[in-house]
Amino acid sequence: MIYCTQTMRWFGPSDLVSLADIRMAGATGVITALHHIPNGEVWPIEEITQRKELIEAAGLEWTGVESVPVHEHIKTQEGDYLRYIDNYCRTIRNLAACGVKMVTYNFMPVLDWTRTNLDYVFPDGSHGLMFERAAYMAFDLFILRREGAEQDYTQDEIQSARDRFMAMDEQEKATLTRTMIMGLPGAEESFTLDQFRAQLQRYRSIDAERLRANLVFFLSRVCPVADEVGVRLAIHPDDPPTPVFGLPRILSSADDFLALIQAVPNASNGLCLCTGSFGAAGHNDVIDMMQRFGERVAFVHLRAVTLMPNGDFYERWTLEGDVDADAFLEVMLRVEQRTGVSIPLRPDHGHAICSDLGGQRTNPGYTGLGRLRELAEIRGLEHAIARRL
Ligand code: CS2
Ligand code: MN
Repeated sequence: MIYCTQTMRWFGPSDLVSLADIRMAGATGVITALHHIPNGEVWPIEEITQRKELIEAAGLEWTGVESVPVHEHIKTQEGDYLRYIDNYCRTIRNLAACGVKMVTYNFMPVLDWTRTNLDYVFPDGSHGLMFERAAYMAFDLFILRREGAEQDYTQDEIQSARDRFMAMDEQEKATLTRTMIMGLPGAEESFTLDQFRAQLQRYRSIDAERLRANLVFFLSRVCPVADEVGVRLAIHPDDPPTPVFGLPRILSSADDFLALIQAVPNASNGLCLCTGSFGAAGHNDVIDMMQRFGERVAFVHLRAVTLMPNGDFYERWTLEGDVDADAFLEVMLRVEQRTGVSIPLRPDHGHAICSDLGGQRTNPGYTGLGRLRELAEIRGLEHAIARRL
């Protein structure tokens, strides 16, 4: 029986969740990145080796990288982008030389993921992440005051955003601003309001078609190298899979990924199937995606969301969200038996629970105990499914 490779993300030596914690949680692999290396620069073999030794000394394996960030200039094809693509290829070669064979990345302009509340209190007392559309629109229209933003919303939406904004005190506005643009753990960058406006300007002439062409250009250079050295690339979907701040979106659905593999058929061109990101749009069926794209799924993020009719969504426990985790894992296990390949999987985010809630807080979503609970539930489910298969 081929099982999933159970992993947890680790932000490196300064992460409050230690490698020992990760091992005791039941993971066998670690997903990490050299966050201290500036975007666009080559990851040197020595640094990769050092990180690898640290992980192995803790009794774990370095299963994959999340992320080797794609420099913004590659996305817009400005400035030194050809050199950055070349550097990306060199990083892939160096990782492969050290035995690290899976690389996650995303092609979202400017921001990685977007939430309006990182500390939402759920009925069970745990804290987690959520996206409230009215708060997002209030930020866009009345705090950021993005040029042309009104055109993206209906009259009713603008009214609900105005009501939401009027009800906020100064502290809530400041927290919301920080939450939206000051950088999240997955993101490598953080901005002030003015810097953020300037970043958005860079994309004024870039529509989805153009961004897609730039992604295809990037992959047509990187995939041959990845094929050659046996690295699987895993593109992370847009989070949320709907337009934000007027920025183009190109990986929000199964059709988007299908178009991508048609344009770049190389075997290394793979998907990070993040059930929470895709799941935040009603039209996505992640079980069907696992079925259809099986061979191309290089990495899985399990996370549940509950989506509301007005576009709000809440991050939930994996067993309690909109996606049937049992059915998803069963399809995944069947794919693994068919292909003979164990797919790395990690709980994407966990709530803050128990001692996560006191003292120093981890990166939002990357709690110790909350993710331990997620991983334990996922492993239990996997074992039960494996027995019945
Ligand atoms: C992650 C993303 O925390 C998360 O939601 O799944 O930040 C992910 O690491 C990146 O988008 C991948 O490049
Ligand atoms: Mn994810």
